[in-house]
Amino acid sequence: TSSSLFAQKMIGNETQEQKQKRMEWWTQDRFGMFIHWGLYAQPARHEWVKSVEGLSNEQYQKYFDQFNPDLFEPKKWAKQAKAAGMKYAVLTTKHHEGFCLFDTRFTDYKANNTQAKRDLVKEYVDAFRAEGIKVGFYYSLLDWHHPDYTMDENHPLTKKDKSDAAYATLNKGRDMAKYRAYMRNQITELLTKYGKIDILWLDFSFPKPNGRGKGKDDWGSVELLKLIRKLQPGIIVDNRLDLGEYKDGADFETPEQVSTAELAKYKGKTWETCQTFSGSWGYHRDENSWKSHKQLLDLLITSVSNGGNLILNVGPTARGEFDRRATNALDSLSQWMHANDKSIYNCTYAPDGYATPENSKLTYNPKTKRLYVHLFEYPSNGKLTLSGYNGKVKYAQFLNDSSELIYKQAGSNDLTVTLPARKPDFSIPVIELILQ
Ligand code: FHN
Repeated sequence: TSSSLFAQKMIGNETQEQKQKRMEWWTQDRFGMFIHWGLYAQPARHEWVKSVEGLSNEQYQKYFDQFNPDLFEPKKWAKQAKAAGMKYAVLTTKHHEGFCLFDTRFTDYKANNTQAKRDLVKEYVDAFRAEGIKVGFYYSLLDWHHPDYTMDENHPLTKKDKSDAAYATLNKGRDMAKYRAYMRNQITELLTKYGKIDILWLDFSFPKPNGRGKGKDDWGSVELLKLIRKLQPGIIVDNRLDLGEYKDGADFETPEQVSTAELAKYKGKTWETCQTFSGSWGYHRDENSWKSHKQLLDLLITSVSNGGNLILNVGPTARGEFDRRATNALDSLSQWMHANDKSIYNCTYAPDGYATPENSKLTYNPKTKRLYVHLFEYPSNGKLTLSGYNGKVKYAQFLNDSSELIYKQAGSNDLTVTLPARKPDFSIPVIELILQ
């Protein structure tokens, strides 16, 4: 079809096998860190504060003037990400507010011109690469600061007055062709000045028939994606650049903040769910709805058990560090991943013929033929039934300490695993089954 033909042209006549090879590291790594950082960390209410509160550039300028990330130490960020088992990272180089964290030639609205006086993206790239973490860039297609970016339903200036007259007045003098050129220039900078970039996370398209949205023609999507793939042939690109009929040109789907129950819908596709610790992507001081350690683990385990990735977001403070709550959440993930990451990396959904035991979730490593049973509830009777597993298991142990677990045939086709009374010190212990 035209879209798959386009997709192949897009990625250098790549076959599906070649695409799989290009994405192999991403698929095996499974777990990444999203980092939403920008001027919005100062109002500390939400990264959409400029739009939600309809703030003009002038009203928002105080955040630029005051921005001074004196505690920014990307090496520390990278060590925290590595300890938590995150194998790749994606940092906002520019979010919808239009503020650039990188030293771009095409605007003065950048970190180098704030009290930071530095290229924050360069320091992020160097620090994360030094820890062996793959580096990705998030780049916002929306830009609520740029003088040529036209009005739409999300723009701060048309938030309050959506009348045609307001749109006409505010669009006067704005030229989206110039904004498209600005985006191409900046994406060229991002993909040529910082070495090999592993992921480009473009965000987001909202095509609307009434001229209140933005889609492929506004972005110049086809030309943009061709440029991206020319500059960085191995790069992995998300699906939020509206490509219309050519949607196959994107590499992965991006279910956002969905419940773990919804992740089953994506099994068999190529996808990464993006999730926050709390409700906000940007640092939100007063937010109290933080996911528990077990909820975070559930997201990670359920993503892999449905053949997908999880990118988990941190919103650093305006001073440039992960706050106490984010640090604690990452530390708790570190402890679990240290002992159990074999059930995550290089794993995917279980093969047919392996029923999911009660109150558990399965992941499977097809190379080592090891099946992992994640015990979301620890059986009070000390027994775990593996229905239909008779004759399929060679050995069973707890993953965290490789301590043997005894199992016996039960009935004609099942196995019963005997579990110790004392549950391992993990909120979700993992049983490793070595299959025949
Ligand atoms: O509007 C953005 C939002 O601020 C955040 O960046 C998320 C992350 O996936 N993407 C958009 C909402 O879908």
